[in-house]
Amino acid sequence: MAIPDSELILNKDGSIYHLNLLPDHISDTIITVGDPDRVPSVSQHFDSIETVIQKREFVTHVGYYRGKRLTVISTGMGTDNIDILLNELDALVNIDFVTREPRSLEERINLRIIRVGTSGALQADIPVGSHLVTEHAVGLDSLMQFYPLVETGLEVEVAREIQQSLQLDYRPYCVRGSDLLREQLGAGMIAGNTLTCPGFYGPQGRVLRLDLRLPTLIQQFQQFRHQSAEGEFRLTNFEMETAGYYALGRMLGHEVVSLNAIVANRASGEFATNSEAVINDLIAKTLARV
Ligand code: R1P
Ligand code: URA
Repeated sequence: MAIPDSELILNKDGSIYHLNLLPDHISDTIITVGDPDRVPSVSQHFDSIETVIQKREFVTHVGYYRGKRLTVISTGMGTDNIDILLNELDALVNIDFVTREPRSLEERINLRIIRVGTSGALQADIPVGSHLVTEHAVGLDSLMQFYPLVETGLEVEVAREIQQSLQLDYRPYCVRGSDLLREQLGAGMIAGNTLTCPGFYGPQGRVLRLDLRLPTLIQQFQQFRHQSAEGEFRLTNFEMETAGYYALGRMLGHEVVSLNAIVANRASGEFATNSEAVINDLIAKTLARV
């Protein structure tokens, strides 16, 4: 059945509603960054740039890096934007825009999506300036209240215990990312479990002028441990998108990995004086490995 105009929204030129992209703009490997100004920091390494497109916070450059076609897109902040990003990227490759019908299983395309973003460390042994690859992502945001995500036993246990420890009214979600991409792109990086927060201040325990409902939030994050046959699980860092990527990537069948430039450490209270260099090093490392 054709997907109605109000659900699969196409612009007059046939591009998808928010990303403003046509199916031709999508390479099988996509690098994503939060900050629109970071897109040129990636594409400056390209041999050539064939397309530049912008709508809202979604800036896209398509080009070639060492002969390989790559698409780099900025997402803005938060998992609400990741809902738009993943659904529209998937539509671009897995829905026929003429018939407005999903492609058959045999025709389905699996994308490789690589988030290169900044993040704050929770633990003292994860220094500012380091690079961290996310193994499990835990979402404190509400995105997965709206999708029937299937989680493993371990993921559900971890999420339930985090719910209890933070005295939340809802259960967070927990998703392990692609082992393949983690091994390929995260070699030599710290492997960690990333908490995705629905905000930068209160949800990350930052107090400026507002008190927190749970004043010990940061300590709860830092001290959380889950023991299982797979070993000890602890939360290493937080940011605002990774769990949305991992959950929707699993549901849509795309390989996703989140690479984090650690720019803050909440145990020591430091913020990187060279945060641009830390993220630029991560960009260069990522490109060399794609
Ligand atoms: C907050 O400063 C932003 O930085 C992190 C967070 O996830 C949030 O988007 O990621 P990016 O640097 O990729 O935007
Ligand atoms: N991004 C976040 O979301 N939090 C931090 O502490 C640093 C970067």
